[in-house]
Amino acid sequence: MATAAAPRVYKNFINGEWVEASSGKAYENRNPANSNEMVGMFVSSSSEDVDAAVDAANEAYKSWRLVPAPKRAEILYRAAELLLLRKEEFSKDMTREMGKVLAETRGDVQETIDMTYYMAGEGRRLFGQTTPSELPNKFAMSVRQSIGVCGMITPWNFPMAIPSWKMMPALVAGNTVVLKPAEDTPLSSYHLVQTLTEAGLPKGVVNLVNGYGPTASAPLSQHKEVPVVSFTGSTAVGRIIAEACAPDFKHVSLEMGGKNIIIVMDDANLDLAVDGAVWGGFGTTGQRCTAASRVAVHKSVYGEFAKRLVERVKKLRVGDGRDPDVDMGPCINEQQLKTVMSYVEIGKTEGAKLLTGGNRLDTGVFAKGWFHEPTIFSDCSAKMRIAQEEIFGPVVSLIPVNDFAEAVEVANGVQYGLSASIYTKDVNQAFAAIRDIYTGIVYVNAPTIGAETHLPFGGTKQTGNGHREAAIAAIDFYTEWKTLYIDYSDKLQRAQIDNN
Ligand code: UN1
Repeated sequence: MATAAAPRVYKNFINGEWVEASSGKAYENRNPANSNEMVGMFVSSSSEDVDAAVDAANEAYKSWRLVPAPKRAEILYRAAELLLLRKEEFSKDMTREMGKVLAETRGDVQETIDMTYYMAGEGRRLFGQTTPSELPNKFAMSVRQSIGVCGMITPWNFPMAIPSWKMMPALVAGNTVVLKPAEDTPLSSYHLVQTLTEAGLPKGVVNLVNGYGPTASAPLSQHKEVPVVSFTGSTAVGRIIAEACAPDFKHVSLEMGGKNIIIVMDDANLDLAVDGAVWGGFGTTGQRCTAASRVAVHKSVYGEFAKRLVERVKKLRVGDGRDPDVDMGPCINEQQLKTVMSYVEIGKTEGAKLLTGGNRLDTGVFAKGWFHEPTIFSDCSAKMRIAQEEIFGPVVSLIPVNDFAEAVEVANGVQYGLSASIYTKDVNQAFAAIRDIYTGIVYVNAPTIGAETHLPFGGTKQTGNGHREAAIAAIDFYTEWKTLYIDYSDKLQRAQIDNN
């Protein structure tokens, strides 16, 4: 009888070589839609591996920082070309390890391609400023300088796009990288790192360490030779990382939780708003930081909106994301599924009305996966836990509101501030919402998800710590300003004193 082939073991990438972890241990990466299906084994790293990766990145930094930025960018450009060729293969692998439907994993790889091309373009810009000096015969300007080794800790919901948001700006600016991807989705990072290497990235410029938070992310964020740390994940873990980085005053960028809202006003195109709520709430099984987990609806259209939304959501087909007929995949793992189930219980206990869903799916084709029905609660008060806390799953809370002012108050009445959206045809109301909602991203007549790579991404309050990813904002994070004064007067000129 033929025995199944042993699963492939994926290693760390340190100083241009694929190497075992020092622990000798490896963990299983399984398909969340079918736990019988092994994606691969991935080594489990500890501080020794992180040290080796940081050493390699530090050594490589000495020469990488001196490579002209347009040349660094050419490597990124080649990587984008290769990613484009491999888009379908990488998307299929991503659906296998992450579960989201193929259309969405294609979007994830496309977002990686977009970011890589965009940052390749930055290689011939990386603009600073020139400005007149207040003194004669004196020249003033500012230039960007690279910083050093950047530690990156990335989540499982955008397994390739989010690593690319961090790596591409860091690399084009002349930094080197140690990446610790989420343990649930390491194959997509393997593909990304392998592609960058094939595109010509010199050894040590990007290093990959697989494994878990406490054993691999913690030593990375605490490492004395890592002056820059970028993290996307939960607010609770972000706080631990910020505290670990504080004593050394590291640059830390944190992208954390969200409790994003769609506001539906009485003049909204209701069908459009329903489309937005379905996509924003249940796309990626609700597992986006930008997911629309709250919908505040004007009371005069509340009943009709809820009816149409439920009709649509009942038709969503749940299943294996590789099946083209499926709309919504599984939760990423058992723990996430249990979190979703516990919030469904919390919602019931709080007195919210369950309109549809509410159950785990675990029979027949669902038996080996972490599936949950798309779920809608109505008649939620804005203060209920299901309307306040990030669930990160397919659960949407409908909140009736009396008017625009109350909708804005509800929008702002949570600890997070990532994304918000308003559906209205009234331009005055739309602009007032843009002004008064305190989030990093506001959409008008579009759902809370769908950020593009050339605009800043991030949030206020407990969503972030003031930095932004993507766009030029990312270049700002991965560089330090160096201000230059060149005096060609051949005499001592004192600023603020000799300027009359
Ligand atoms: C996330 O929500 O975790 O804007 C990232 C979007 C995507 C990125 C989302 N482009 O929904």
